[in-house]
Amino acid sequence: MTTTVHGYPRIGPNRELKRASEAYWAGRVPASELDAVAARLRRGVWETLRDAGVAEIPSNTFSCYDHMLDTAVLFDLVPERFRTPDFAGDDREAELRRYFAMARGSDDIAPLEMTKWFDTNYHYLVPELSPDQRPRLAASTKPLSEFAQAKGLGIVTRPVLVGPLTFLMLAKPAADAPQGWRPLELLDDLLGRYAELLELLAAAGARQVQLDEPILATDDGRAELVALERAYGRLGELTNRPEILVSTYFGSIGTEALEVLKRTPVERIGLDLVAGPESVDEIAAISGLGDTTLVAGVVDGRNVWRADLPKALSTLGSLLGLARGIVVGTSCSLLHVPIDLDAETELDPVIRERLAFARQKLDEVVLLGRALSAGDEGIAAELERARASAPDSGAFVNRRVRARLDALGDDVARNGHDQRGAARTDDPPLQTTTIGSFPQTADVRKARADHRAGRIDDAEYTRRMRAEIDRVLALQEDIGLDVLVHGEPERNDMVQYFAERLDGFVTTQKGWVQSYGSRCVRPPILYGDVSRPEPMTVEWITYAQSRTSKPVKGMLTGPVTMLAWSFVRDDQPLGDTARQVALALRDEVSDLERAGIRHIQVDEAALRELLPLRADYHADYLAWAIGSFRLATSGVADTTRIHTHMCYSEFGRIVGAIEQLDADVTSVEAARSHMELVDDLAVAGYKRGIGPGVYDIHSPRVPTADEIEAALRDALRAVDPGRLWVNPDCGLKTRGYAEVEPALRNMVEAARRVRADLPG
Ligand code: THG
Ligand code: ZN
Repeated sequence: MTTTVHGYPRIGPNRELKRASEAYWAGRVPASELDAVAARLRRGVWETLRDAGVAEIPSNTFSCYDHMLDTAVLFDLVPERFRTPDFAGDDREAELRRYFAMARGSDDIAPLEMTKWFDTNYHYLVPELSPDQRPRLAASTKPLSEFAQAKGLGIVTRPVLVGPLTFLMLAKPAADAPQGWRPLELLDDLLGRYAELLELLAAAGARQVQLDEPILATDDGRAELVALERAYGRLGELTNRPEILVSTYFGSIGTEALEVLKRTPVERIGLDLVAGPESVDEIAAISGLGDTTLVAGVVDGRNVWRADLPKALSTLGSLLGLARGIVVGTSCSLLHVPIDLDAETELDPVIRERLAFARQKLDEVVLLGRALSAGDEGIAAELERARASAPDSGAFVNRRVRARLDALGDDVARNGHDQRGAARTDDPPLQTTTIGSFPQTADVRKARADHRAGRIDDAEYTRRMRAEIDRVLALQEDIGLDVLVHGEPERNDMVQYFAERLDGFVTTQKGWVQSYGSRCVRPPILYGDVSRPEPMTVEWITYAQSRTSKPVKGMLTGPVTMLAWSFVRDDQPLGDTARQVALALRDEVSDLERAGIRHIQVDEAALRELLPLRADYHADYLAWAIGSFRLATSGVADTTRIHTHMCYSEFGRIVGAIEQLDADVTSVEAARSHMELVDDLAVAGYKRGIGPGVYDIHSPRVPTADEIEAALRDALRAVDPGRLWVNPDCGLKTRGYAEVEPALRNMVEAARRVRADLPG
């Protein structure tokens, strides 16, 4: 039986792509050097797949920054502002200059917007389309050149393209597009270009091509059945084309979309049987896929656990009569998992035995392929052995945590918000604060690295961190902020820091996963019951509070965000795991309160991003997400202010949830219009404190006091001054002091001016 994967990590085993692209951006190496590294990385991936025994090998899964950006460039769907003389010329330097300007902006041109790729932690660039744009195949086409590179190595690959529906539905109308116009209206035109490309690929020797349509796993995608039929009817009818695989992932696509694809002339359909196990029933419900071959995604491309091979085999077995053929595959691209478990030398062997990273998942796919082929004696025993050597998670139970959660039950809540308000009538209007982190200077990073490597001892480390806290506090007092923070110099990352201090998590040394462009994260692995052996933040925060008479805000990462940015166990519902994290945080919150901390922020940066792709599942998700936040935060007195922070501007779907979190103050990213956001919250009945980010920290630009003042006055039209907080729109970790200090001074000045005009 044949085998494949949808895609493979592209950053390289030692983040070679990150190093090469950052060197190129800094002007340290020429384009040719970046291209050479890229070619080596691609070759490495193809050879790894070939040597592992994967039968059908994808290409064009590499990208110098992002595959949606690649697709926009491939079809010349480049916004006008990037068509300036700066980027003219057919040479590679000019081409790359424009490509990276679209990704990262340039001195005077804003980049494409970046947003999350479905419900993963990968971020893509959002193409901007308008009705007068005419897609055309660019002069040099990446799918063709990468196919040719692999062919030159003796590997005939299956080029992977973002499918036309997914590409158009993830794009946004350009600012100048007429009201109500949708990018999907470009479909027919774009299909003509896909057709040309397919014919070129066939002429170059490609026998198959993969068109990725994950949009079909969303409600919006499922609704576009007419477009789906038109797209694949038309591409299917081409006479000189490779075989077409329409790949879907991140959920099931429903019987209607399956029926449509079954009717079109495409040869293969890829389904995610991990995120959408109901796909098996859907296939049966339409009496099988007829003449179409199924690429069965049974090995999880999103998580790091070893597959249950006997179970996967039985799923595959149950599908055998329901399609023309079965290809064993991963549920989605392996882009979302770390590359190689062998690079981890310090993992507890008991946990390591349960793990499979991208490289190990290839072996699982190949083994399943063998198992499904007739006549491979001994394979059943091999599969059973694989199962027996993976200990089950029963080994990681913490009875005490379970008993405490049972005793607490679901009924955790604070006193009503009104009653809490009555306990704190002394709050001034328009209090100023920051989100938590201050710029991480080279000295701070070095102190952390030196401590980790044992070059400085605990006492010296503490001394350096305290000196940094003192410095950050003095600066905030000088600027005149009301609620101070300690600046988080001791934290590498807001999730990793806590994962390192909680039982039930492990962290990796080299488990990097691409987040966007050259940026990567190392998600911790949550493998068992979670508990807190000792306080995690109390010493730093109480030290900071001891150094100032202003209130210092305690800073924690909420349960949903801890889960969203980790690899989590899949043997129990997410909600149960979230409650365990929440219980640990609840203890931390109590300890902070007992130590005299009166403002405690529990960040839920990822609340929106974990929202399921389909509305059917929203209520269930929001119930446990809100429940876990309340469990973490409801143990405090009426006088303690619970703050939270969220990192996105698109609130539509969750304003109600923000109200139910029952935090006293919510700070959020700067929406395009502050009024819009504040109005949304007012409509949802939000009655608590709100800190609509008054300036965008993602840009190095220093906002003027005038513009911040205008934003505040704008917000005051919908929210009364006692509830309005004044803060930047996110943490300051990635900025430099040269921008942060003047920006915060302007922010405090703006708040003063507005306060001075308040009645009374
Ligand atoms: N922490 C974690 N996950 C996240 C974010 C986070 N996911 C979503 C969002 N924030 C992603 N944003 C970023 C921003 C910056 C970086 C990564 C993701 C980044 N990474 C460093 C790099 O690639 O050079 C490495 C950081 C490190 O040394 O740990 O800059 O905030 N968990
Ligand atoms: Zn944020």
